[in-house]
Amino acid sequence: MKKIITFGTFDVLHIGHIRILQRARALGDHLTVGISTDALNFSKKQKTPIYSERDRMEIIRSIIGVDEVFLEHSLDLKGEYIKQYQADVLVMGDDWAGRFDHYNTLCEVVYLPRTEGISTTSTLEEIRRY
Ligand code: C2G
Repeated sequence: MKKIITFGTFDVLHIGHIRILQRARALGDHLTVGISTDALNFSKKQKTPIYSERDRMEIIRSIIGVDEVFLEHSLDLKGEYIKQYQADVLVMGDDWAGRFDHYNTLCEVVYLPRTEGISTTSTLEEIRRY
């Protein structure tokens, strides 16, 4: 069985998130998703996500093709998570291209093209203007 792992915040879920999860899953037989904690987001952006980590986990867990979810507490623990979840492939969007290449000693590293024209930030801006 080929196991895939991917990571993200997945706040205010949109079509870009769904597509990357589906394309990641299509690369193997099992998809594990690490959901960034509220604290990890705060440390990166000085903001907590709109949806709590508990809700974001529940939302992602309910998507067809997602087999397993867990909380990602630190960006630097990816190697540990890859080993813990026995991943054969790490998938990330190409906004992260090159950033995780050093994990190729543990598993294959694949960057998939992002969906153009949509992001959580742009969605929130549109909602504000609505
Ligand atoms: N994504 C995409 N197309 C978009 C927006 C996002 O393909 N239009 C992808 C991103 O490339 C990422 C995933 O969806 O692979 C989740 O995106 P974010 O929620 O923005 O996650 P991010 O904050 O980039 O991840 O270890 C990484 C961290 O968990 C943070």
